[in-house]
Amino acid sequence: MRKFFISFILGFFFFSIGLAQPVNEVLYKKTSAMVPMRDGVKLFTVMLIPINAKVPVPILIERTPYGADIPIPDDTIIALSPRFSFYNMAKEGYVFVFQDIRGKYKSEGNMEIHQPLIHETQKGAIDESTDTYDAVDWLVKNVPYNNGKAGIVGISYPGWLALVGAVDPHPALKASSEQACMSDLFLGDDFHHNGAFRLSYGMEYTYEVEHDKTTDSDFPFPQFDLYDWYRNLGSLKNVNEKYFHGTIPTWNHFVKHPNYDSFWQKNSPLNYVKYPQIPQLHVGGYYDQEDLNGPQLMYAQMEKKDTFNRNHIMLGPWNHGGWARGKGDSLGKISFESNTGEYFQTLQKKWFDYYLKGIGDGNFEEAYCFQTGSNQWKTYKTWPPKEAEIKKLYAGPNHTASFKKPQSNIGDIKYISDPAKPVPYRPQPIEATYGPGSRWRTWHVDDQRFVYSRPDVVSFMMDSLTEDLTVTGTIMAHLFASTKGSDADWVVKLIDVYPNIDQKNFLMSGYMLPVAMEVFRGRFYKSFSKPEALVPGKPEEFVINLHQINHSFKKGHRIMIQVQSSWFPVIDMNPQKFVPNIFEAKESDYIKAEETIYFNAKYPTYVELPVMR
Ligand code: PG9
Repeated sequence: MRKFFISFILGFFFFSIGLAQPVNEVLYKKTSAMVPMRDGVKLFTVMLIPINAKVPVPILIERTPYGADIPIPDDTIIALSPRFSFYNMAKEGYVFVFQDIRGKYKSEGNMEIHQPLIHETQKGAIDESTDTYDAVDWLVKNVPYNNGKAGIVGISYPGWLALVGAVDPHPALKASSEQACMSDLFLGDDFHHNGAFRLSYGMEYTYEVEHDKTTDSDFPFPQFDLYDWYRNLGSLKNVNEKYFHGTIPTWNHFVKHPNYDSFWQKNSPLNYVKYPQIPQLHVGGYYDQEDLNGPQLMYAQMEKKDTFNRNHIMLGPWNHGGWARGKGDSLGKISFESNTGEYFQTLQKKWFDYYLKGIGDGNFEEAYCFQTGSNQWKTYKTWPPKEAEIKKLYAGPNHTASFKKPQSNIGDIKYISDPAKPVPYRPQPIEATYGPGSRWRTWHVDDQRFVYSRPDVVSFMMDSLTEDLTVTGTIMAHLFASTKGSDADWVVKLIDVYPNIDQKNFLMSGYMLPVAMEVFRGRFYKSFSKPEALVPGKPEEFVINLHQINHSFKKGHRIMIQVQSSWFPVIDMNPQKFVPNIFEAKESDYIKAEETIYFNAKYPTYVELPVMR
């Protein structure tokens, strides 16, 4: 979630109102202030205050690195549009606060992306938790007619700010909802997945945020389709040599910390956010192209110590932030047959209304998790549900898959992975991530037929299902593979293949919908901290977490396992020759390699499916 933060929140439409105030409009006054933090740094803060509130109202805060300003003069009265992200709450009266974090846009101070919390271990230190505390303190004392209670909310970076703002919270901060927060940036989410570097995103995003602290910046690409641009970039060392010249701090961290060392470990909220100190509603999307893992991981981590039942989760069929805008009734070509966005917005209102206004019974389900395929909302007493039974779906000969373990001692398939022709992660053109016409936001549901017939992509498909099969929980892949190189990437996908003639929607016939997918960088097969070369030709078991889903494969559909060794340029090309630091690889380190995927009795590649009875 970046750029145009405020237009995203406000839904682009609001009207400033003159003296005559129309009835039935949701009228708010915009004002702003530089709010002092404990070290004297002042943060730019915008407030929308309801002008017709009959009783004191709570404050809902969103803190952001993407620009909090609303470009209208202070004291202007505006009518909020139904496209405002919190419109249903605005109608009943809340103060909405948007704040630039230190070092970005109109706030004073310095910032670097995603710094860990340090106030607990370093006396007197400042971080995003202490800034949230100071902001809440100022707001409850200075915002007219507030009821002394505040909540914090946000998506993505602002979601992480909602997560850390709820650590050692101000007594007036009563509830939080982190949405699409990132958690561990080496193991999953924005910058790496299982140690594999997210090249296009990592490069474009760090430039966007750190090139010019007063705004968001677009990297000046000389072309529209970036597949060849990234291919021609060659080794990652060229990013600093040719373009960044050491000016982007987070890029420099990538280069300096290619392994899961203490830098990344300290940086992970899994290390500094332990339990829910105030109620926390985690929200995430199964098709989140940026922070798929964060809400799932943070919920699981905080659940272990949730003695007061403050920790809840909602997962839906959404891309990054897809729940907060629009109806959420479809993504790309996939229909969900109801307005899932509205369902979320109703729960969000119920959540904050209860904790900040005392409205409602406070009975929240543990987990609200939309089921794709059957297209229904489901609730669960534990997440993932304990009653699911693990079934192993095995890869087999002749591109088959089945629930029967292979019996034969032979069975494998080979392909050549060539750094000169990496497998694109989505059909070309590959537009700049947030550039004009970009299809970045829907690539997680792209029809995989665009790679199915490539010689360097192997697929294993089941017979058509004779009844629905519902899979709810964590998908784990156990890939037995070897390389003739000394390093390799493994991308595993679980795909729902629609019938050859889909009676429900003819145009979806044969669609290959990825329902879970992930990459693993081979060098980390023993440890993310101490990479090791793979022994050429030696089969290893790579265990890859494909994350949590809730999907019903319908009768007549087929389930497919797909494997490939590049996903370009969202993941940088593995040189395939082991080098100590891929960010410093030479051009000659990039070599073609023969990869082998095994499906025999000794090395049975399979995917664990948590099947609901
Ligand atoms: N996904 C973005 C981000 C969050 C945190 C770190 C880096 C990137 C975002 O949308 O805010």
